[in-house]
Amino acid sequence: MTSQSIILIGAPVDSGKDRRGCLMGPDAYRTAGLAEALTDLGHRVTDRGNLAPASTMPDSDMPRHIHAPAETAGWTAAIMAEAETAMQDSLPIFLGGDHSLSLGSVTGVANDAAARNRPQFVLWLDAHSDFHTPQSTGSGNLHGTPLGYATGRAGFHGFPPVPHPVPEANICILGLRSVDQAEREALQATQIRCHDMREIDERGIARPLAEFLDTVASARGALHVSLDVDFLDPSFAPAVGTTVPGGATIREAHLVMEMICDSGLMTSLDLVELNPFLDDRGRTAQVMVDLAASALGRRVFDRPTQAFS
Ligand code: 4U7
Ligand code: MN
Ligand code: MN
Ligand code: MN
Repeated sequence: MTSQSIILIGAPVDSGKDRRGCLMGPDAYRTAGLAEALTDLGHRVTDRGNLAPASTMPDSDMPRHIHAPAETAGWTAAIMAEAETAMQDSLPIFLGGDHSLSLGSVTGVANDAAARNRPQFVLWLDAHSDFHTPQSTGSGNLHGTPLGYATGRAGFHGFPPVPHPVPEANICILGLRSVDQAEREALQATQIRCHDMREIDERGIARPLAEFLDTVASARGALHVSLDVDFLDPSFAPAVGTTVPGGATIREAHLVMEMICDSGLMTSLDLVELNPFLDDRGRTAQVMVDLAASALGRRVFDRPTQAFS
């Protein structure tokens, strides 16, 4: 793969849920050698260090059970602005932080795509659909809402407006095995492509991904990839608060990343939900670094692209 300019953006967001620890994520990725792995692949890597949240006012329209809404709104504003800047001449990798990071990263890259007249696409690798609004979430945890916000659903009082919502038809979720009733009902009324683990068991993971990548390529779209640690099975990736058994294997996850790399379509990446406090000798951080390296060119042999359909 050709050499890319990559910017690492640490976003130690820990406000998207009650359980603490994701704020240590960016340093765990650094310790696991993310920058070195990407440099070894021939890329130019700049580490911007860690962002801080903008200061925002609480909004009295936000439902009372929502955890830390003003802090998460502040993170969203800061990450959105940084994403737009980073997209000027580089591929940003957002180092989380919990998945509420993506309220800012997805909307920020979508603003950049709109300025270039390019459609924005999103590949969501996750056990969960993260399609709640502040009104529909039962837990009150905003890390379950980034796709709701980025598609322009209403109810995010006190959050920055979303001038360029991502069209639902441009989103593909792979790895689903925990979808709340309110999310299921909302998702069924959309064109979001939802592939659960049963479908992946029956059809393999390559086919639904190849179909989506073909769509992105035909539209000449920008592709944001959001990798939640819990996409993986917890037996390989224990450092996450929301473990759901029955997730992707290491080989399935690497195949996804290798296919993304071969497509040449990825324009931005989130690595989210790593909680180093729950890790086992750093192995989850290492798996995430290895997956990022696969998405950016690491492989055993070069080989021609395969047809999967
Ligand atoms: B993650 C949940 F109820 N849906 O809303 C919720 F199951 O970013 C989980 O994907 C959300 O890890 C998980 O709290 C958010 C729950
Ligand atoms: Mn998630
Ligand atoms: Mn998840
Ligand atoms: Mn309001």
